[in-house]
Amino acid sequence: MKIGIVGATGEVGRMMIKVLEEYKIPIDTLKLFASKKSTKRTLTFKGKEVQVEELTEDSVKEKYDFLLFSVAAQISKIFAPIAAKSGNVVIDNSSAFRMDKDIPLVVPQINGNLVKNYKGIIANPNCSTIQMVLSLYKVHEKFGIEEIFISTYQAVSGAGHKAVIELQNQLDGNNETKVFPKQIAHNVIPLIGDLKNDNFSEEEYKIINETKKILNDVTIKIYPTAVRVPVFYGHSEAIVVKTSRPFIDISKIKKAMEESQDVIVTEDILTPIDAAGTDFVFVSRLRKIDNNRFSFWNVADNIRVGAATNAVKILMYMVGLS
Ligand code: 11C
Repeated sequence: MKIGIVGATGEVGRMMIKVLEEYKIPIDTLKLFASKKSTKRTLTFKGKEVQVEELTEDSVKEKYDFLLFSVAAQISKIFAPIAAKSGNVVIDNSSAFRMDKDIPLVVPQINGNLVKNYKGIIANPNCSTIQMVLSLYKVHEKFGIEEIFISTYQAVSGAGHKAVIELQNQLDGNNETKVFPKQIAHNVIPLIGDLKNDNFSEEEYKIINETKKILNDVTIKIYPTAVRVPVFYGHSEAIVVKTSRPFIDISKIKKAMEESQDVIVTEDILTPIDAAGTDFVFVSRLRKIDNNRFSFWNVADNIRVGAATNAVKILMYMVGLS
């Protein structure tokens, strides 16, 4: 296969290269693209150095089997349609097209059927949404989810490589803030993305709208609070769910969650450090509130499960490798 990665030098782009290698995707040609200032770099794929090239219109007009994009939404909006118009399949990790009614928003284990024989742009969901729906889609199938209350504890890497550097610098005593609106070291910030007029944040709207689209159910009520915490990798989520049908015994919820191959339900106390570097969503502290309500702690590697691995799994689904 010929694959191109657009935004190859970022947190997610570099992880896409690693995950493609780990999953042994049969790639003959890998092309890496980034902004002009990154073009002096090379990145390693299967033991070989690959030169990073400048992203131009011509670079995405070439024929690829897949183009994986992980750039800012405004860059995706320019280049992804050009690539798609040239006949390419684009898996786009930005928020640019997620809520476009003609663009599939895909977690392949849940709604991969939408991209069978598909050409054009496919949207990769937001990281905090992916790990939540992976734990809950089987529960929704079996018991019908009515309401989700979710508080997130999101790692700085979700905001990109500069954010990782900012936390490290602040931990080293340089308290300059550029990426985050407040100091993040030794602190928590109850705002991710811009704040809307109604006081919900952009991240909270992503969780609400993307969950409904992926689970194909606009009736689910979702009440999120998205919070940034001084963790490098791994998003955590405290989630309370109300189902329409009684589950009675919490073991039924555990069983439903475990029907997803990507979810591990455990009695251990799982933290972002335990989840980082893996492709599993870990559910712990699962507990019954009443016959229709339960609560749990949900952790996953935001760069892998929440971005790069999901993109690669879409590709694998489309070529019949999963
Ligand atoms: C964060 N979830 O952790 C956000 C990243 O894919 O829409 C949001 C970027 C995206 O900061």
